[in-house]
Amino acid sequence: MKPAGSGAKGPTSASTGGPFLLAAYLDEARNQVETALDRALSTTLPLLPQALREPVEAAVTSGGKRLRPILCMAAYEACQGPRGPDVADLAVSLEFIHAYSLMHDDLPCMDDAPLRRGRPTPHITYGERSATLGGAALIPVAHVLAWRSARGMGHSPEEARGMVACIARAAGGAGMVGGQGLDLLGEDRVLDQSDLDQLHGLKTGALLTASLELGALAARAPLARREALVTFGQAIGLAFQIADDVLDATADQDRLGKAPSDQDLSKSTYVSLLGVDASRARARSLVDQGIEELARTGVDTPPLVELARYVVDRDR
Ligand code: GRG
Repeated sequence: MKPAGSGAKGPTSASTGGPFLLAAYLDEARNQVETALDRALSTTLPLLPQALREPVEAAVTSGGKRLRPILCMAAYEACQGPRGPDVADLAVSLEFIHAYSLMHDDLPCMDDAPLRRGRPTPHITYGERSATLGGAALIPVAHVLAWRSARGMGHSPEEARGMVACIARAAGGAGMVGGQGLDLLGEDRVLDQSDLDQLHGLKTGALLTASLELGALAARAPLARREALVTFGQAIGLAFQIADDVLDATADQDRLGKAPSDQDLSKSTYVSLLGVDASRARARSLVDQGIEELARTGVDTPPLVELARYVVDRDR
């Protein structure tokens, strides 16, 4: 069975039935995400010690593309789950993990970054201890939110456990944290393409992939569609990182709003390995492969297809 919108002549908008416009879709989805983040913070901040509330709130509300929850909502919709506040509440659990990862990634013992999204990083504003503890506090919060939202959507305890496990696996040592470990080990060494693919498949790809899988699980999608979304996620996860490396090497650092650059950190990147043009070509080819995978199982909806292209065409 094909989802609504799939197989249509051109992309269509979920809300209007007109031509699909990614910018409008992103605006609407980001509004839903911001509202759900506010809802989640209003129940979780009061449980934290006073000293951690401000760093945690600032880390979660300091902007960002909100790509992980948006991918989750788009996958859910593609698998015929009705979009709405429930899935947004589930999807923001991914943003809590993402916010923690950025807080810790920027610490002096990691990338020692003073600037992200054009603002001073949490340890600069609140000190290292508050940034470390605030980041750590976000991890269990994310899992509790996912559990509560899954149960609120009517999922059984077993289904809800599967959804929480999907996030935990992606965030942990066999996912994002493991990738960060490989990244640290790789500093000042020249990594080859398979090293980079492994590192970034874990560090960046695992949570992006889990975002899509979580949407499929929430919609109770058949296994074939779930697997296609995972394969798609792995492809666009790597493409995302390649695009990040290209941006890091070519875009104005002020516009990117972050420091230090990969070059400052002596990191091997796709650009240092392949050059800008071949990196761009590989990113595009990965996106095309990902979209083909979606088409194979009929979940190539306009939002997912256009989000995949956005992953490599974005300017920040
Ligand atoms: C310190 C216990 C301990 C563990 C460290 C910090 C960490 C584990 C892992 C970090 C891995 C990490 C930062 C991955 C994300 C890489 C990445 C591409 C970030 C940027 O994502 P965007 O572009 O960011 O989606 P925005 O700003 O749009 O939200």
